[in-house]
Amino acid sequence: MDFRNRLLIDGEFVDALSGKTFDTHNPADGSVLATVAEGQTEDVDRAVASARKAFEEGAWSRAVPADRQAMLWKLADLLEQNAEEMALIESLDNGKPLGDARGDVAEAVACLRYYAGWATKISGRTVEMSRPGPWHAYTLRQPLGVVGQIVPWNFPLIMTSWKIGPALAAGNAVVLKPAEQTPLTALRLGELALEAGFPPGALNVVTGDGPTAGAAIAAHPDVDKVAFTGSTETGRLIVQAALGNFKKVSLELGGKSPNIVLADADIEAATSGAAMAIFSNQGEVCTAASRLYVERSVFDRVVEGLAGLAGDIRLGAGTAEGTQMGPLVSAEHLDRVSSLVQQGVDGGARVVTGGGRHGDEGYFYRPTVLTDVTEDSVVVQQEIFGPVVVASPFDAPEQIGRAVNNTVYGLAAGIWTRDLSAAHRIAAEVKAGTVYVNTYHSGDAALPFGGFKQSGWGRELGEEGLELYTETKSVVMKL
Ligand code: TXE
Repeated sequence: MDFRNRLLIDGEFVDALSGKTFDTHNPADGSVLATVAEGQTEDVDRAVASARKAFEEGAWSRAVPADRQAMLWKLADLLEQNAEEMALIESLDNGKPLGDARGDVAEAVACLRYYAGWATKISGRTVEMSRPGPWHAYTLRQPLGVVGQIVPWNFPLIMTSWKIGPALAAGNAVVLKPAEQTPLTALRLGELALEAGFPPGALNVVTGDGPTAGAAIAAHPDVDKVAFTGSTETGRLIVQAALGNFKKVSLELGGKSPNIVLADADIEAATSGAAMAIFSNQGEVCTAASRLYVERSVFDRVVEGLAGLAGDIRLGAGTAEGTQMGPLVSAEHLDRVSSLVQQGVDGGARVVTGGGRHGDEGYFYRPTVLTDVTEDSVVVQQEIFGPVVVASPFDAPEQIGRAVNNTVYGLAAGIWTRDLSAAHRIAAEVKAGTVYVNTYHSGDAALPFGGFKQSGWGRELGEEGLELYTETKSVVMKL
């Protein structure tokens, strides 16, 4: 297959100035998929300069909103027309099942269309002043300028669309850095953006490592804002780097989301929902429901059902027929997941099913259910980011909403019950940016998404997502 593998800077695909490259692997067998340009600080400088020019000279920022809308819509159309190729690239690079990758492409298309619509609907307001006048006071909502966006490897294309959609709709110029594990779909999307008519510099894509290219974006004095999705540790580094010029920062970080099953729930739906909530996308989902709390009277039934579903999941290469779960993204990540589970087991956790690597080729990990854990166990507190769920029984449904808040994270939560009052009470009590009731992982481009506590700063998607990419200016005129 022919992969785009060079940096997209100022409307051209170019090598890194240093000539350096890195390999991206197929996690199903460890083979090299493509050799990609490794952007360094000087390449980030070039990309930022190009974005600055596109912004200040107005090629993008002063394009009329209807033109920005049309171009974003065109990009969505092109993505849709090339959906099969995009899904295949994503599946090969990340490992996820091809069917899931097709769903990712559709979600990215929907997100770009959603924000295409917003390009023509961003507006300020007039404000009545209380001091003696007459006055004419109003607000303008304007783009921030040059925006750096750093995305992870679990949903490379979706995360890219969440980032570039609102930023470009609002008229910012973008320097995007995909994750080094999965750089390929972002580069192809950059090519489609050129085809859609985006002017040079509106969207630059710099592939490379986090501590070099990523850190250069976060620290760059001419970047006005950095948006990041990734680990909480790296989020901390981004904030520190951003302090240099006080660039605006938005963060979507880790999670350890609880899924709560009350005894009155539809137990079959709750059990299959709990399986989907942790095992989809290999568990490499920031909102993965990795802590399962089940009311004691139905605990054994749910755990047994969940373990059965886990054992039935067919693992294989993402592109192989019938695969339901692909490999983890990399050898390092497989080590990390294995080591966290081992620490949990050493601390007394019981493995109901799974608990180890699958096969010896590629980076597969078996869907895993753990019980007999204490609240301070590493597997209860730390994000594992793999197909691993810890299940605990509880006795007091009226206290469970607060009890599950016992982590540093607050991204999502699930509730399974037929009791409307309990659902609303718990939804209000859990500290989480998204709460699902009798469902899980059901998002929409129109629904704001983000985290409480150490799960992040700000809300992406929805109208709130635009706030991350606009400044509000007050204009006061004495008449
Ligand atoms: O993440 P990193 P990693 C969590 C998950 C996972 C763990 C480690 O628990 O096991 O993080 O994954 C770029 N300055 N999540 O190491 O490092 C990097 O190149 C600027 C949760 O892959 O956060 C990549 O593009 N950028 C998560 C992106 O940050 C830096 C998704 C994410 O990598 C950088 C991914 C630096 N100093 C991992 N260092 C979620 N919330 O969805 C790295 N990067």
